[in-house]
Amino acid sequence: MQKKIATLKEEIQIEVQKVFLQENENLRQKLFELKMQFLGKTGKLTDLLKSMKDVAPELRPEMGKYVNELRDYAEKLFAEKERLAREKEMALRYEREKIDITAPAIFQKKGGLHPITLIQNELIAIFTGFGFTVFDSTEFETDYYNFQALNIPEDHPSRDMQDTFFIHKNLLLRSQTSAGQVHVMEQQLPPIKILTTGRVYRSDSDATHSPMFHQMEGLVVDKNITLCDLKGLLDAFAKRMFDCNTKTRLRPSYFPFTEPSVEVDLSCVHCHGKGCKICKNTGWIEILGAGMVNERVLQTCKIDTAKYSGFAFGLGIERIAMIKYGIPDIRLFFENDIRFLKQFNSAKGEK
Ligand code: FA5
Repeated sequence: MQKKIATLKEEIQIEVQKVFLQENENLRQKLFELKMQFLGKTGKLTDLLKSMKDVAPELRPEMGKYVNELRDYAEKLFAEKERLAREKEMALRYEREKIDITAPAIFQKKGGLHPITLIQNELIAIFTGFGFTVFDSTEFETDYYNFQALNIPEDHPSRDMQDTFFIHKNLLLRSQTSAGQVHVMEQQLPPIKILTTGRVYRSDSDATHSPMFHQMEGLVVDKNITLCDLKGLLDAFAKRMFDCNTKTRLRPSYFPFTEPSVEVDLSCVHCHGKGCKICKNTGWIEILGAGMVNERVLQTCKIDTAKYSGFAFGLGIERIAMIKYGIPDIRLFFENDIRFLKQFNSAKGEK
């Protein structure tokens, strides 16, 4: 019996040492499992204690003392080793989670707004600063809103100007934000001063034309509105959008929904009117179409033309962005090339 006790003590010591030599992070778990092998319900030491009943009665007190001493020894040993194991585990964890405070910071890549959104936001900021409110209009239109109500009847030749995407005979993707004018005039009484902006669609594709692009429309209807008001507004807009020396000029044009109609040019923002490649040596760049709202359109919307008059203008947002940023090809906006898009958002830390 005594030999058995001595062997068991030795076994406990060897096994505990072995666990420590393994040096892994689950030391405490391993120690616990080992402890159960000796001190658990069916552990070897527990079994030894149980077998005391088989020991001769005269030897039992002495043997009992040895076994109890071994149990106390084992319990203390495991408690001490558990404390050491906890320290070792913590040391390993600190080592693993050590922070090098001198290491260069890792910057998060930031997203940014698309250049078209940036220009759109800038345009909205400028025009709302002039007292305009934004009117949200639909991208799907009926023939009536996109054409008929804008004085473009079914057989009118101006329909040839806009190759339109029809969904079916009477439903189409709007080819111009001018369609929004009619919705506004149906819903609001003058004075009206609104902007409407968003995607428009035309069957058109080259370096300066895209099948989907963005327009912004302005509409003002009030008493005594004249072409001078339009010119003054667009002058102020050009100076804010580009620089304070930018000039505008009006050239006669034709739109069925405005009379008179004009094309508005900007003094070239790159050569300041001297003549360069971008303005094709003319010193001017065309930026938008505009005019006094045709009386027929006002009448269709039940606005009293004896009392009210109005002007409207419509610009291509891509065109403004191309002029402002000097972009030669409209397709760059839609290719989603991150190297191109990144240039418009100088987020710090971007790599
Ligand atoms: C119109 O769309 C008129 N609705 C503008 C208007 C509004 C006139 C109110 C009078 C009163 P236009 O077709 O010229 O006009 O288009 C206006 C601008 O949209 C152009 O100056 C051009 O910058 C841009 N644009 C036209 N087609 C495309 C296209 N396919 N891709 C990109 N931009 C385009």
